[in-house]
Amino acid sequence: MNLFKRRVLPHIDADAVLLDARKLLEKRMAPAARRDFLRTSLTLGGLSLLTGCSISDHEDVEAVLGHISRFNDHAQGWLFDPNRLAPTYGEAEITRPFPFNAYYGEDEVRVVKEDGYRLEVTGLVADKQRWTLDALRAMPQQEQITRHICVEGWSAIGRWGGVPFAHFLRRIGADLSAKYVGFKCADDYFTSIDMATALHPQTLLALTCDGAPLPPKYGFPMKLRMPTKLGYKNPKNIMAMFVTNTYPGGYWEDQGYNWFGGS
Ligand SMILES: Nc1nc2c(c(=O)[nH]1)N[C@H]1C(S)=C(S)[C@@H](COP(=O)(O)O)O[C@H]1N2
Ligand SMILES: [Mo]
Repeated sequence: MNLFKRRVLPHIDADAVLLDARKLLEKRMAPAARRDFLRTSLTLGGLSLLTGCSISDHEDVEAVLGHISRFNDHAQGWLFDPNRLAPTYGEAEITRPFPFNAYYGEDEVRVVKEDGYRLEVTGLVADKQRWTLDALRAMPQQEQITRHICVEGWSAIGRWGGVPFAHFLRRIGADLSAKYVGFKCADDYFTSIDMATALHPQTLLALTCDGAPLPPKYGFPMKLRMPTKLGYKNPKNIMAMFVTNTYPGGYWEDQGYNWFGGS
C-alpha cells in the first residue's frame, strides 16, 4: 500500500485509506469473492471490523498508519494463496544486464569467500549443523525465470537456480508451524518472511544466476529468491538464518516498508 509514502497527511484521509484497503483486498481475492466484494462499499467501520482494530476519524496519523500496516500484513498473510504461482518467463525475456540494487553502491559490494563459508542455521530447527555450499549443491535443485519487482520503480526478469526452500526447511527439521524465518546478510541487511511464503513452491535458496554461481553483487554465496515478494524481501549474501516465533523485522521494514511485502 502506498500509504507509507503519504506520511505528511495533515489529518487522516479516510477515502485514501479505504481506497488502498479496497484495492489490496480486490487484488488478493478469489474471483467469486471479488464479485461480491465489488457490490459492497467499504467504510471506516467496515475496515475496523476487517482489521480487528478500531479506527476512528479522530486518531492521529501515526496510529492509523500503524493499524493499516498491521492490517496489511494480516490481510496479505490471510489472503496469500500458498498454491498460486507467480508468472514465469522464457529465456528470451531475461533482462540483460540485470540491474543491481542495495542500500549502497556497486563499489561496496561485500565479497564473501567460499573457503570456510558455512551457512548458519539456528532457532526452531532440529539440525543446527552449518552448511557448506557443496552440501547445498548436492541437494535437489530447481530453476526459475521470474520477475523481480523493486518498490523503487523498476522490475527485471532473471533466471535463478538452487534448492527449493521448503525442501531445505524439512531437511533441517524446521518447526513448520513457527511464524517466521529470519535472515542475516554479509552487509548490515536483514529481513524476515512468513512461514507460508517460506514453504511456497517457488521460494528458492538460490545458488546460481543464469546457470553460474551467483556473482557477489547478486548475492553470493546465496540469496532467497521469492517471486511472490517484492525485491527488498529477497535477501542477498546470506550468512545466517533462523526460525522463530518472535517478529524479527527487517532493514527496510523497520523504516516503514510493509513487512509482508507481497508482489
Ligand atoms: N544483503 C542485501 N540484500 C538485499 C539488499 C541489500 O541492500 N542487501 N537490497 C534488496 C533490494 S531493495 C533489492 S531491489 C534487491 C536487488 O537485487 P539485485 O541486485 O539482484 O537486483 O536486493 C534486496 N536484497
Ligand atoms: Mo528494492
